[in-house]
Amino acid sequence: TTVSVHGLGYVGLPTAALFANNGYTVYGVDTQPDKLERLRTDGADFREAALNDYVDRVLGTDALHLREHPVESDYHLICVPTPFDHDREAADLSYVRAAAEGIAPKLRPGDTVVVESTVPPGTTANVVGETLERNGDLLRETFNLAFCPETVLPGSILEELRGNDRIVGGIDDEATAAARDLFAGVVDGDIHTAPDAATAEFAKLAQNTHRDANIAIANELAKVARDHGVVPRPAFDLANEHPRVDLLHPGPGVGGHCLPVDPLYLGQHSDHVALIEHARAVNDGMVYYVRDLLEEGLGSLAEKRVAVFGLAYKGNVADTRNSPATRFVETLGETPELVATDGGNVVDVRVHDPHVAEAGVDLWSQSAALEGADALVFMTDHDEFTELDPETVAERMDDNVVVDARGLTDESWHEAGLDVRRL
Ligand code: SAJ
Repeated sequence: TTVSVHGLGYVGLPTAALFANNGYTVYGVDTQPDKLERLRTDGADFREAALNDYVDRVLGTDALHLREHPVESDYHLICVPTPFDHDREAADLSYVRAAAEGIAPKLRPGDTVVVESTVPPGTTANVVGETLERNGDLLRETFNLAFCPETVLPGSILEELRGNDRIVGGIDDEATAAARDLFAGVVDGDIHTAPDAATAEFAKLAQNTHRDANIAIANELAKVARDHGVVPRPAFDLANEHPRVDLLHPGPGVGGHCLPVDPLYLGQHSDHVALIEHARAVNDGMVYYVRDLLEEGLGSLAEKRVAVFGLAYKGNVADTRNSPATRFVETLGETPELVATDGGNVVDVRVHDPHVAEAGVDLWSQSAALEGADALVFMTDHDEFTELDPETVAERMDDNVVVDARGLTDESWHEAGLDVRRL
């Protein structure tokens, strides 16, 4: 069986390796020649070592061929990005269309096309189906078309790729069965069959919307708790003793390339998204709340040295896409009274992140960031930060304000003389 994977990003490349490591002949297709060249010379560069090994094991072997243009295959998996276009308030499906245009001329009767990219409900049947039909010689009835969303969690991609349950939904029963057969051969989890492709597309969006909204209720409750003089996390732990309550962790907001975006796809063909949109606004607003906590501690932000620990969107990953920390640093610059006459920002922000190698901002070492700082803000729950010694932190800092947006600190931080404001 031959499998083509279109789009060799953080989902496509691991997926290509999954099939190549399981006896399939795989064509990894990507329209960017420099990406293919980098893969050929340097191998995979995920921040997950086991995943890199897994990909590198098949790169350059007969199991995984890299191609710039689509070739004939029994299966075509579409794993291209579907960014949200905030101006049009709609998903940007141009990469999905382009992939389908490329596949169409190579499609043979009985072949199967599976969309894995996150898309608004209806996209597989309508946009992809029509594009395939229009750009090739085949009628819809002669090939199989299905949706099967990826659900891997950055940080544990390899385990989740093999272990997670999958949902498949085809535009007809034959397509569902064909997609099911493919994944049943490589994943250990169960395969759940959706009645159609749109239901599977909706289910994927519902998962991330559910998580985003649940984080929003945790964030809102955390703010309310603080209004009542209650420390949120211990209160949440108590509430969670109830068998049907499971509050998530409050924090500085929600980042990554899925949760902040996927809920918005649901609003594309529906007006009933008030709660969903509000949850997004609550989560996006958390960076301002963290800034308020900081300002409360320092009195004023002007001329202050602020160490920001963590730029990644969540703990123990290097990914900074849509990271609340990045937005938080921007909000410090947005504060009108803080913008110096030369346009520069008069808050001295020192960002430190042991996982992030490059970012749009200068990165500081841990000790340099803390030296003489007036405040320390925890924006990401990296393991390195929980191991910090509060006594050493207190010695290095000038003033003693700590804003802990991730619940990393305990009593010993107070005992070290630090003024901790905790979410
Ligand atoms: N976060 C909180 N509080 C929590 C949990 C998370 O503030 O209690 C924040 C994180 O710090 C982060 C954001 O939410 O900024 C998202 O992190 P995450 O670990 O919840 O999820 P992602 O975005 O890394 O991956 C999600 C997962 N979806 C679900 O858990 C429903 C993953 O399984 C999906 O495959 C992925 O989106 C995707 O690609 O759609």
